[in-house]
Amino acid sequence: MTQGAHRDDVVVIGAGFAGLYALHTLRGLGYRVTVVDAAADVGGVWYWNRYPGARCDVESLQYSYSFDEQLEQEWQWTERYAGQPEILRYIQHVAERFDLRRSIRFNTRVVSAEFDEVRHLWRLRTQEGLDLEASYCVMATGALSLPRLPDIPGIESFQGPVHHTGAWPAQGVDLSGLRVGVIGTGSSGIQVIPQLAQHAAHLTVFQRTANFSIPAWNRPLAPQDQAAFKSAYREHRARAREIGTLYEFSDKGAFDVTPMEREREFERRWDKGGVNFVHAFNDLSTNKAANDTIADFVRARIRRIVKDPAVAQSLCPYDHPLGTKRICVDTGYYETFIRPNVRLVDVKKTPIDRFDSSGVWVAGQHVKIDALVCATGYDALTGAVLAIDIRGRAGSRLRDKWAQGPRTLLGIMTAGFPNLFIITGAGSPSVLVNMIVGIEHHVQWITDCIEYMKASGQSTIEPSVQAEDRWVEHVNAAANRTLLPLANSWFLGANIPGKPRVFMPYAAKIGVYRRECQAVADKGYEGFVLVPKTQPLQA
Ligand code: NA7
Repeated sequence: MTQGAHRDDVVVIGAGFAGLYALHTLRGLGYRVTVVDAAADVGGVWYWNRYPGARCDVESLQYSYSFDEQLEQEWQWTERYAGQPEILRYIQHVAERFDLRRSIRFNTRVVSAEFDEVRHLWRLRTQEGLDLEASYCVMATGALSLPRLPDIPGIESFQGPVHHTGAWPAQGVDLSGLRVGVIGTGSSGIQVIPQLAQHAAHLTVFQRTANFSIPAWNRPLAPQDQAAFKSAYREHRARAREIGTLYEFSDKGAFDVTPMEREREFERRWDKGGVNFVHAFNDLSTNKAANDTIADFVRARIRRIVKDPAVAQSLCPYDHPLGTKRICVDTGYYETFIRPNVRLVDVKKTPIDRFDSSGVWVAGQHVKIDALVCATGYDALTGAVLAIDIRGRAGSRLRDKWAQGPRTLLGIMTAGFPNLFIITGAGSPSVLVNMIVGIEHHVQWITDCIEYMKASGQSTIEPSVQAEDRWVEHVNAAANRTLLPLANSWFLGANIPGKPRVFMPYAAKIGVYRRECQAVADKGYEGFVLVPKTQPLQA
């Protein structure tokens, strides 16, 4: 053993929803588990995303753990869509209820992880100089957890405060009375912009890509509605394991009905609010002409809300089909652009030239700002995994292996990196479904796998290269059956200059994917190479 290294059966990186459930499950089975997290407490993305307006776009009764019936009955959600403070309180409650914090090392950032081929274990090093060893390493690092600041010339010379929505100071930020600039109009931008506009003296929104956003119509949860949902929780959870989130799916195509019926259906769903809107017809994600009908509906709504034709035109998305970038859910987003203290700058038409100490130069004009908010997104799906220097067999680096895009089997493991599991990683449905449904499934699959390894006396498991290649092709084919690859989205790494363009999440229904994962396990982990305890690992 490395001098002074802490030895466990499993080390889990990340103390968000995934890491906490992995800890609870594996520790409950008697494994020695340590969780490490760079944050000062539990929560993962919900620890860091404290920007005003941060809210989940999956309804609170569904965006919660299903593994403990008492927990799901006793926790009372207050709103249809929970805000960040409430979700963080829920996660903290879970940590206390299941006594999880005693196995977590906070303020601890893993910088490297190396597989020891002789002893068949992972050796991890943290920024703080801590050494950890474990038979298994579980990456619960989150799909959207490595924030990305824009690389605009001169940004470092700007003298005012700069805050990324995904790394918002815990003590909050007072921007009242200031001239604020905000870059980014994805989900985070669309949530933070209406809030900033209420407090800032003036808000300039720098928009690169207009996005489709659907009203949330958030509201307090009526006690009787909550009780009714909870009385059928088992059926709801079972259905969610099939379809992800309990949306109202349609068995009709957009052209199976008359234009008037189609319009009425869009209106009905718009008035109900939320992501359910995009499931109005069953061909909206696969047929461009069908998609045009729903996109036209939203553009007409934008024009109805924003009377200034030039501003409305800039806010209307034309460069991607609806739903091919993550659909946004808002409270008063488009209405914000009616306010006299808000200005929209379309940086596709008038690009940002550079920053200086007091603001931004746009098309030769200086926009003075006191503070900058970057809602500029993340190095999605692979960023947080590759931020750690991971070395597998023969010292091979994961960064090199994935240089042309991530390669996994089932999105859970990657060849050449034995006993390394990834939760909701690239090659699994991940961000395309309710994350907690995906997380619970992966933790269960990984736990079953570790139990199988123990019971059958195996030392290491990793995908075969052939099975991995087949899975990567399968994931590509699934994406290509949809309109998803048509957008320059973070789903395919388009937001990061130089990142290979590979559609990363697996665009299948979670129920289909679960059955695929189960079939692999049922066949003794078909497609994986298992090495028994007595045998040295083959190169
Ligand atoms: P997103 O969805 O990646 O949005 C980032 C936004 O920032 C998007 O509008 C980008 O435009 C914009 N952006 C990024 N870099 C720049 C530069 N350099 N200049 C101008 N605009 C830029 O991140 P979010 O945090 O909003 O949402 C991520 C997920 O978190 C969300 O789906 C929820 O699941 C939670 P682009 O579209 O790339 O042209």
